[in-house]
Amino acid sequence: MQRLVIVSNRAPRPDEVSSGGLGACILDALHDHDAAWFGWSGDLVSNEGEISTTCARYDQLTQFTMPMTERDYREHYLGFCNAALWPVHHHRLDLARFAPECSEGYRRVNRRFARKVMSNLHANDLIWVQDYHFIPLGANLRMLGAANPLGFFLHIPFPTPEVLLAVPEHIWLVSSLCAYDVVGFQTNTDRQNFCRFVCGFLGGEAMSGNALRVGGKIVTAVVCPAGIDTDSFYGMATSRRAALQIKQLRRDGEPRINIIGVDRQDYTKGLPERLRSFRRLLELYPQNHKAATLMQIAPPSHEDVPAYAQIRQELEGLCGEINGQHGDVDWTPVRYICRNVAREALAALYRGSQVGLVTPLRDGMNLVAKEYVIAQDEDDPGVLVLSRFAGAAEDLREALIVNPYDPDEVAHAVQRAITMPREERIERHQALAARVRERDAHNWMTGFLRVLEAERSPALGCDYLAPMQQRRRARYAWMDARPMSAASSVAV
Ligand code: GDG
Repeated sequence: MQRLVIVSNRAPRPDEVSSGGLGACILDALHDHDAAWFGWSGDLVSNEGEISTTCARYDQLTQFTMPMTERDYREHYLGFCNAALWPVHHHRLDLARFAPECSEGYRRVNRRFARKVMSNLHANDLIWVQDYHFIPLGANLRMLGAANPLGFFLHIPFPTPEVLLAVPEHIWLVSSLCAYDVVGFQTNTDRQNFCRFVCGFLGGEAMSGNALRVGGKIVTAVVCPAGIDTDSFYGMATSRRAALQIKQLRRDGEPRINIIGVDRQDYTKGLPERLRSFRRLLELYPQNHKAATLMQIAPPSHEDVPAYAQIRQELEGLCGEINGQHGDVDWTPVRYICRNVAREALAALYRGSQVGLVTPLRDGMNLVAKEYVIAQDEDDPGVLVLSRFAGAAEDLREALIVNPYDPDEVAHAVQRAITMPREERIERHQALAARVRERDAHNWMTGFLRVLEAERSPALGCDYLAPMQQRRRARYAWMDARPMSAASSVAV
């Protein structure tokens, strides 16, 4: 089996507690792969001269991590990734900020990572770049002479072209995506949005199957929904320890109905809207007083970004209001946990909850929905209430699908979930669990890599590799230039 080279913003240690979907998904899928994983160490240094690479080995996985400069962090990470790409991809143009120095920071960090990957690359490696932090990395690698199959997976939604046009560098960004051999998306909608952009603004044309021709080059665009390691998650949820925790959960607070939400604190996850929906449930269905509790696990993320600090304040305010208004000496309606909880404990909490409330305003996939399904007791399962704007809703149709912006609709769905007859719950759960198992982390990875491997050139390692590299270098050289106008950049 060839070595897999992964590049992502963070390379989580396999043994650390993390609250990120991307890391969890890849670690779940990597099991028996020989892999090298490049990412940011999470540390900051004051200047480029201080950047050095740390190499750590875990079984078949070698991780190469390096710090960023404070300037990179400000311009690349906070400025371009978090303040421009993240909101735009989640259709939040009101929160998007664009600054030329930030897009330059993004290019700079991508070039640095490309050099680092290049210096550790073997001729037979498959390269798989993850997510929006590294869109131009593929073109950078080609410019440096990499001839390996190059894949990219976008974990977040691909916005409609009309929204993406708000990013000043939209042509450059999507052209950079077209430098990969294979680009993977979470849903059909994301793939369609990408194809619409490529055909409408880059002069691309759809070929047979999943291929698109753009400026004489073929890019394959596939739908490959991210998944979880279903066996290991089921194992955690059904362990003896989980059973004890569930017993504890039911005895301690004594709510008869547990509703669970698990989300990083992010404005895309719809946390304030969810709390308002829960409040509406208590107003519309007062029989839930002293009976239902919403346990919201919400580890903080990006605390140095103002929009995120606001969410935390809003959440804390809402929890206080709801508990103050509806709670009693023997009942706390909302239990809000603002820190990371161990993965095993999460599995037990899912299993001990009659309702999984997953209501993002927009989400690439949402692995929490899949974890909730897999953790359930097949003979007495809980019900998933899922936002129509989560990528997972494309597949998980037997969930109760809701509009997260409408608190009444969500409240009615939660009530329906609470009162759903056991036979219906079992029927829905069987269909959901089958689909989550079918599209687990392993299948996500192998499905993508199968397409990528088909790109492997027979020329690899042969004499005519050098001219091929030169052609590729020339083809991508323009991409590293300063931002350009739409008209001049159509031919890739
Ligand atoms: C991106 C896309 C896409 C959460 N809190 C804790 C904790 N978590 C874990 C969950 C789950 C993961 O983090 C979150 O996954 P999501 O899928 O919800 O989301 P993002 O982090 O936004 O990830 C997303 C994903 O990539 C994969 O492609 O689905 O749409 O935005 O696994 O369980 N884990 C632990 N403690 C916590 O407190 N241990």
